[in-house]
Amino acid sequence: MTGTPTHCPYCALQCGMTLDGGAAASGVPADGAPVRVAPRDDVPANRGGLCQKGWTAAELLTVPDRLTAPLMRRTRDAPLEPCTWDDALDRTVAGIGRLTAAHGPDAVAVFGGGGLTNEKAYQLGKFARVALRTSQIDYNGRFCMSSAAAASGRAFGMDRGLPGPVTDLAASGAVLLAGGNPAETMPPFMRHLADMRDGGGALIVVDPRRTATARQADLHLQPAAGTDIALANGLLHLVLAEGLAAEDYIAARTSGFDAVRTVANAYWPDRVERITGVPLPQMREAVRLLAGADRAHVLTARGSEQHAQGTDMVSAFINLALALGLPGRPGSGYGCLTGQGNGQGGREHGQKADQLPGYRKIDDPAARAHVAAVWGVEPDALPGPGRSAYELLSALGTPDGPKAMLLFGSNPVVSAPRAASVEERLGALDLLVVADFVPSETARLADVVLPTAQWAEESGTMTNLEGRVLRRRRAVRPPDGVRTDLEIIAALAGRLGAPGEWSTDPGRVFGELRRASAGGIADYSGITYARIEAEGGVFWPCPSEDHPGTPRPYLDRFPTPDGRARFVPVEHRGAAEDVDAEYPLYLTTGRVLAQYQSGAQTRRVRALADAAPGPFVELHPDLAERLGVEDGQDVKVESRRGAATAAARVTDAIRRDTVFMPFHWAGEGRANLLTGTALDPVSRMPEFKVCAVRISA
Ligand SMILES: Nc1nc2c(c(=O)[nH]1)N[C@H]1C(S)=C(S)[C@@H](COP(=O)(O)OP(=O)(O)OC[C@H]3O[C@@H](n4cnc5c(=O)[nH]c(N)nc54)[C@H](O)[C@@H]3O)O[C@H]1N2
Ligand SMILES: Nc1nc2c(c(=O)[nH]1)N[C@H]1C(S)=C(S)[C@@H](COP(=O)(O)OP(=O)(O)OC[C@H]3O[C@@H](n4cnc5c(=O)[nH]c(N)nc54)[C@H](O)[C@@H]3O)O[C@H]1N2
Ligand code: SF4
Ligand SMILES: [Mo]
Repeated sequence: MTGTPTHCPYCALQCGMTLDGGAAASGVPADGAPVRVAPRDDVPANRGGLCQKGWTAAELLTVPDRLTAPLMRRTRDAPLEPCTWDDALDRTVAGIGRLTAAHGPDAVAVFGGGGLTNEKAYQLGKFARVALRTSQIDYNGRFCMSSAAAASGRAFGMDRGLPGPVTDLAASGAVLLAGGNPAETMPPFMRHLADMRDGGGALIVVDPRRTATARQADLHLQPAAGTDIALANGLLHLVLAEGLAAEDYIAARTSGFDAVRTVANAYWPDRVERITGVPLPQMREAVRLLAGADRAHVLTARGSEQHAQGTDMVSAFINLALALGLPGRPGSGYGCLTGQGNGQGGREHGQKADQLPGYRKIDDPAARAHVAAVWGVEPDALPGPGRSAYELLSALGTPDGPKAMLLFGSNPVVSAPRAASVEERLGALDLLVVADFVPSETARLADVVLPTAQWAEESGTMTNLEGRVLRRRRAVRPPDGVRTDLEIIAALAGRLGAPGEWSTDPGRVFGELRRASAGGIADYSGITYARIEAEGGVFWPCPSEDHPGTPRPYLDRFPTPDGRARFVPVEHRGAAEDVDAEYPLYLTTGRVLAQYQSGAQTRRVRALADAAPGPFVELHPDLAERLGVEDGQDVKVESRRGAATAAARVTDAIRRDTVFMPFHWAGEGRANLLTGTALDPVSRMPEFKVCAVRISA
């Protein structure tokens, strides 16, 4: 292996790769030698595989419009123009000072991202609470992981993506994957499922579309969007009716089963068939495969989470897994496929409105005292919980809401629900500061843009979908003129006169993170960079340097007060917005292989832009015929929030009552011009996966 070993900049699989071609050089090829990517075969998650995004990732370092100087607008209507770092930082701090003096510390908001390293996520949370003293911080993980996190927390007392190493899947006898399309969203992950199938295991996919993943499944259940609770309760009903429940396990390791049994009794097969559209023989087959396997997994991803009932949806699948006795049994369990590169770690160290580092609750006095001591401030000086991501975005510039926002690692103009109104809210701010390495759609609205270093130019740690903490290593020097996020945070904290240490050295920040997380649920205190390197990553919790880390956390007990996993009874209520005569079709949204998220990065990579050049709407041939729509033709999709235009893609892989749009593009093809703003009551997750639309040619 030559080159610098590190991991992919994109998704939560965090495929291992080496970077070659400019150990000391800048990613900007002054020396003419662009950075080369090669997959690593010593990383179990990808074992020598990469997807097209990973293979082409180095191109991000040299995209033509890479930001290499701070930008500033002299007045509201003036264009963004290059300026010095001093001018940009002074302007930012002056604005913060003026607005907090007039309106108090909550006048300034911070928005973070699940792509930030653990060190950056930690420092950003500390910056908000200690330097700005604002409660108004949240992050894009609220749009991503929050429903699975909330449901896992209430069932298991802890929230960690997979229940064990990803390689455990190969020995599973059956995997039910609800609402996930890893053949496009984590291609190398499919090898673990293929290994399982080679060993005789069965893959069951639950998705309203016959996706690339569903095509590789032994069984595909194709429910209407938003009906997963009915389906999961229906499967549980069959487990109980056929006497397949793991009674001994339920008695020994769980609580609350009776209430769930009562609920499941009411989900008899023809009722469930009516709600979901899934035929009874398919449900029977799913139950037979799951209950017949020695080892089995129930997994969810965004399709079963991004709903106004997302937390309950995940609970319904966890109930099924518990009734089958899976969680806490070696090589079995419930898991969620985390999404962003550091989707897991990003939610553990304090960028969430209600959290402090170590997955501590910000309203818990003991947690406040511990973290305040690490930060060198009084517990009373720490603010309380703030608004969740969408609530925060929709309060911007309102009389009671924040007047300024600092944003690191998200592009909400494309990715937030009801994006046009979010764009309006951003425009109503007195001060918007965006740190990014490309001029994203959101950065282009900013008053101040701070150019940052990126992935291959910095070091730190990322926590992958297994809960394994990995090292991101610097392979090339950042271009002149950019700073790392840690340098930006430190410079702002210094100008604001914040107490405590604001190191720009990731290793030092990680040392502080370890102390802040010590004793918390996500305890990183025993993890060191040296151990990560020597051991190929360390699984949290890891409470001391002689602790081996915790690949499979629930084997002996669950981290709940009584050590038992909790069943939570949940009822199907349906989507917040149902179809009607005016808007007769369900719209669901998601991803394609060659684009990542808001597309800010991947739309700039040539091979990816060629592979997935623009927005489209998948619709069934019968629907297309009824509407007089031809494949490839532009159609107008309208919801109660707005209208979008995209090319029709006619396919019988989707239900007749449903259309699908990916959300990766800006402008008039933005899927999020259409999506609704109903929020899950527990997780505050927006309902990205279903709303009512109509289509016209
Ligand atoms: N190529 C690519 N890969 C990515 C990303 C990316 O943007 N592009 N993003 C990363 C991130 S942050 C995330 S969160 C993950 C997301 O990874 P996934 O969850 O796999 O991706 P999605 O496409 O959002 O949704 C998965 C599936 O849910 C289905 N679905 C829609 N509505 C429902 C429903 O009501 N019930 C059920 N059961 N299924 C439904 C959709 O048809 C879709 O196929 O991907 C990560 N990997
Ligand atoms: N309709 C619909 N909408 C969705 C979803 C859906 O399924 N359907 N999925 C939701 C989900 S799961 C997610 S995760 C969100 C994601 O959506 P976004 O939050 O918009 O995520 P990205 O597009 O990854 O935006 C990251 C931005 O930060 C920059 N960036 C990347 N790394 C860093 C860094 O280390 N530092 C700094 N300063 N900047 C960085 C990138 O260049 C980019 O501009 O979208 C959500 N929106
Ligand atoms: S699957 Fe995810 S981590 Fe792996 S190469 Fe693709 S984008 Fe990168
Ligand atoms: Mo995500």
